[in-house]
Amino acid sequence: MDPSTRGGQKMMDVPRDEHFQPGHPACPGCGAAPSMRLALKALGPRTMVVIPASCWSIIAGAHPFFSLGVPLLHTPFLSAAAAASGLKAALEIQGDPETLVMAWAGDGGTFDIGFQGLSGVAERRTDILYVCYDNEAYMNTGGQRSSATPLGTQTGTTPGGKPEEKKDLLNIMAAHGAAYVATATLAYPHDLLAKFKKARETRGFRFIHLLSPCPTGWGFPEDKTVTMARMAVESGAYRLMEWEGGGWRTTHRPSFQVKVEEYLGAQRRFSHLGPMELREIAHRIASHWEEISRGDKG
Ligand SMILES: Cc1ncc(C[n+]2csc(CCOP(=O)(O)OP(=O)(O)O)c2C)c(N)n1
Ligand SMILES: [Mg+2]
Repeated sequence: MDPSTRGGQKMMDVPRDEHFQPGHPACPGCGAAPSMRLALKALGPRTMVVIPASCWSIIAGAHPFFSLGVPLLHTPFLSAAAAASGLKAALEIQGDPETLVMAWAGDGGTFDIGFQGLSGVAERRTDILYVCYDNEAYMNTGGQRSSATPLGTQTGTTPGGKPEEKKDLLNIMAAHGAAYVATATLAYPHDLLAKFKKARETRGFRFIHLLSPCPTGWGFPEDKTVTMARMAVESGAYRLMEWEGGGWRTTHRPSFQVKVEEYLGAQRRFSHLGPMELREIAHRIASHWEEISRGDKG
């Protein structure tokens, strides 16, 4: 099934309610902005958002010019999970079990600097939703590498290409005993909406990882954000999947009609790589898929 039209649904079936307003200061073509728009459509107005230092600190705006139509708490870089946990405790004291607390953090704020707080809430099974919008570097400060930056990527701090692979945070979250873990991206909006709805209905600790293409940092034309996300999925470089305990389930099998080399070749951040290095990355991705196919609950 094609999750961009999951269950035969078309774009027109996306909920009309808006909790994210136009006029915000995201870069043109930012993937993280429409991702929030879709997420809030699925979660609804009884949601509180916690945002650590990141591009989204800017996109959300300063009082009184918030772009969000739901309550928002800005936090320091490393404390989104702890602040979300505190908000949840306060809501419980007030007798409000319904309002969902969503931490919304970048990859630097999740994979690196916010990781100890994230591990703490996951291990304590805190009843929050933690979302990492992953643009694969510290973009708000000009594009330095994070542990979510993929192998070979050129960034401000890896001018010759990153020598390490992306940290496997998804399995780390699953190993914490999270109630729900999923990946999604804006090119497959119905898949994304279904996962946020499932996260809304699940109790306990939930984690959603969003691939958020960034034209500024990745180096592709700003009208190609959705295309880039689709190429990531259809080449197998990014996997749409979910975990509800016991194993991963792939929610969309890629066509593999797009080659990994094509996906990488469309971005300036990989332009220093030669055909051999591109093939090596493609080969590693193909072996990941073989591994997944063996364990997939499908
Ligand atoms: C303790 C601390 N160190 C560094 C910074 C500077 N800083 C602000 S946003 C940011 C990058 C955040 O990267 P990421 O979490 O990936 O979000 P993105 O900017 O990519 O949206 C950095 C380094 C800070 N605010 N606080
Ligand atoms: Mg980032």
